[in-house]
Amino acid sequence: MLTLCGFSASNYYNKVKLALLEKGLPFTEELAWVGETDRSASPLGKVPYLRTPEGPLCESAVMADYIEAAHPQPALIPPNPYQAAKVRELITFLELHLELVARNLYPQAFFGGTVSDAAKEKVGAQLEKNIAAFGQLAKFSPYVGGDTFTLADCAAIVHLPLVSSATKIIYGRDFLANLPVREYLARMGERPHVQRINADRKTNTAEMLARPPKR
Ligand SMILES: N[C@@H](CCC(=O)N[C@@H](CS)C(=O)NCC(=O)O)C(=O)O
Repeated sequence: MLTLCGFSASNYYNKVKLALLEKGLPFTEELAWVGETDRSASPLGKVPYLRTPEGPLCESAVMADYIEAAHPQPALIPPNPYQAAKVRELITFLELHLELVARNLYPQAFFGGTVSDAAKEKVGAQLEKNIAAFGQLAKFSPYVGGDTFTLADCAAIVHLPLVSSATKIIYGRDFLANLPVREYLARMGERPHVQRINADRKTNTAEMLARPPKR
């Protein structure tokens, strides 16, 4: 049995949870807020981490690869090596070039903090460039990589809404508005497992915001 540890407001947690759900694998969830994680499983204190029968794993990309290798069907990575690489290319763009850059905005966008004007300018320019490049790779027809639901969709479904919201809040404009992201997310939102992810995220976000501030 696999145990996914972390919390359902986390986009990286939800990427792995969605992969487990789409594969139809049995798993349990163990709630671990940031600051309350098992450092022997996740030495950087990040979520998610996964308890497997062979031991723990951290880093969501590693977990997703492990899950795919241990339980190949239904496939979330195509068997063809080039097609598999194209899926991983999309995930790299989504995480390294979009989400991680937009993450610099989250303190002000979502958590009541502030981001300097210089940082906003730098992040805004990086996001414009990176989103245009991502737009060249993404297909949204109907899935982010083309005609098959893959791990890239598990990533896109959880990361793209954050990039949209953060840019809307900070710059007054959704930087993803020129791509068919809204339609794509609405389409993906019809999937039962995506509905579960979104419902759990809402409940858990309310719990997270109601927690007493850390001293
Ligand atoms: N590269 C990591 C990123 C995970 C990540 O940043 N998780 C956030 C929550 S969404 C976290 O744990 N933040 C706390 C921290 O970085 O200390 C992964 O793919 O698992």
